[in-house]
Amino acid sequence: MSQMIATSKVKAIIGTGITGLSVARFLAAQGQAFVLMDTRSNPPNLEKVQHEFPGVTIICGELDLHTLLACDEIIVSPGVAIATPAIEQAKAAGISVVGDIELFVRAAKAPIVAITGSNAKSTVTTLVGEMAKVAGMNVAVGGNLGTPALELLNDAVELYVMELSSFQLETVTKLNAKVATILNISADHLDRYENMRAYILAKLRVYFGAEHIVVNRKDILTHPPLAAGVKPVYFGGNADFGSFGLIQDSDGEFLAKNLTPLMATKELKIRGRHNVDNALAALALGDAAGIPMDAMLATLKSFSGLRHRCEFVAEKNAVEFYNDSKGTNIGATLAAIQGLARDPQQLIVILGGEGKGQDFTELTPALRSINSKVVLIGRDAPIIAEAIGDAARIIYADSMQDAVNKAFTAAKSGDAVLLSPACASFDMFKNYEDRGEKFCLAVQEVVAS
Ligand code: UMA
Ligand code: ADP
Repeated sequence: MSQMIATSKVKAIIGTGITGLSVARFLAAQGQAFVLMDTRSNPPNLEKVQHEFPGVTIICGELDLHTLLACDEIIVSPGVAIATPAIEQAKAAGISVVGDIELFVRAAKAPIVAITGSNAKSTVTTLVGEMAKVAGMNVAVGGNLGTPALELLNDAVELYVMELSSFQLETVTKLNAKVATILNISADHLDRYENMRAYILAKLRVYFGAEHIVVNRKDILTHPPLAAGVKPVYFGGNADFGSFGLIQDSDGEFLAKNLTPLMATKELKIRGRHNVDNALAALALGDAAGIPMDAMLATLKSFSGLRHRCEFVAEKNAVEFYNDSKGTNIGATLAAIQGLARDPQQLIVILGGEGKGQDFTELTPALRSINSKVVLIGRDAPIIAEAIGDAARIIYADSMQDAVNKAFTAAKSGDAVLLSPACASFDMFKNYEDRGEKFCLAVQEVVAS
């Protein structure tokens, strides 16, 4: 924290969400003056802010360029794009524009494991954090996962494991991570970015200044530009030197480092083939961060995954139900379908919600290959139906209970029902957790009937 020198100049914090609040607390502890701004007329945490920082100016509504120009630094919350005209104009006038992660990097004294990607961030971040805990390290885990980075700062911490979104990376100049990864790239947040290139460029910032880089062998978009100057460690696919991958032998399939088997894949507690990749990624990251191998393997044998991610819910009449409500984009849903599909089991997939402008025809090869049925819910059901065409039998439902009832009726013994909507939830639910809870409740109804 020593680098944060108090100046007479004022800083502007944009956003009064949990990030803005954490920035305000951080600056206040430095004795640094700030104003808070939020583009909404009725933003969150106003009472809390007024109570904690009496006398601090709070400006709601359209961003005021004059106020921004009077500040020496603007700290933008991830929900606000730096492409917002007033922020761009302030930047063009020479004012520093950063985010909470930049402040965190300036102050953090322990190494950082930085994890981004379109999907699997929370699972892998949690896994690496658990591995470090099992190894007895004093580890702090957060970022996009939930706890704002600045709230994690503590001089006793030995390792920071950070989930970072493209929104958070947009404002990072040099992360200087001990280990950094992009787990995978597929289309997401195209309502915020002009195109995929802009989205990928934001993600690539995770590699700036990294000591070790971990990349997905099967996803070229995760690889750093040659200029990064660091030889990456690969994860996924068949094991090879310089990688964490898979080895097959007469005893089955094993996770391996280089060509040395570490543990049998079947010993993993998390379900689905995509989670094998997640386990390999976590091993590669933990290894580069110095977490002992025995602690990492013990964690993989006990970690059963996060809620709402391909979570096994219940079984009735040999029909299994899985809650993958966190499958909020096509890439995630494809991974869930391919990860859970077990021939000849048929998947009945519950899809739909707010489609975020995605091209749902990308789902059709996978749906066709597993001969699935689809139950559609939510606002963009008609768009999805048109894209799917005859790739799967389509059933319409008007509530989560209706969807689960119809999915169960359509299933036969040995099949599985998978909620993995490939969409945001806000048209019908508070958030993805609420959607997942409603699914679990609907499943309990079916099981009890
Ligand atoms: N907002 C405005 N005007 C403002 C400020 C915010 O309209 O002036 C809106 C944003 O557009 C957004 C909402 O308010 O819809 C919240 O934005 P925020 O920046 O205040 O968010 P925080 O509450 O601080 O939470 C953020 C992350 N949220 C976003 O990036 C939108 C949280 O990730 C993260 O856990 C938290 O910081 C701690 O680091 C959430 C998320 O949805 C889980 N992330 C996206 C994702 O995972 O896909 C990227
Ligand atoms: P994120 O934090 O990036 O959203 P999560 O770990 O919460 O990632 O997982 C979100 C969803 O991504 C899961 O519900 C699953 O559908 C999908 N998913 C999990 N692992 C992978 C993977 N390795 N590749 C692609 N999709 C994945």
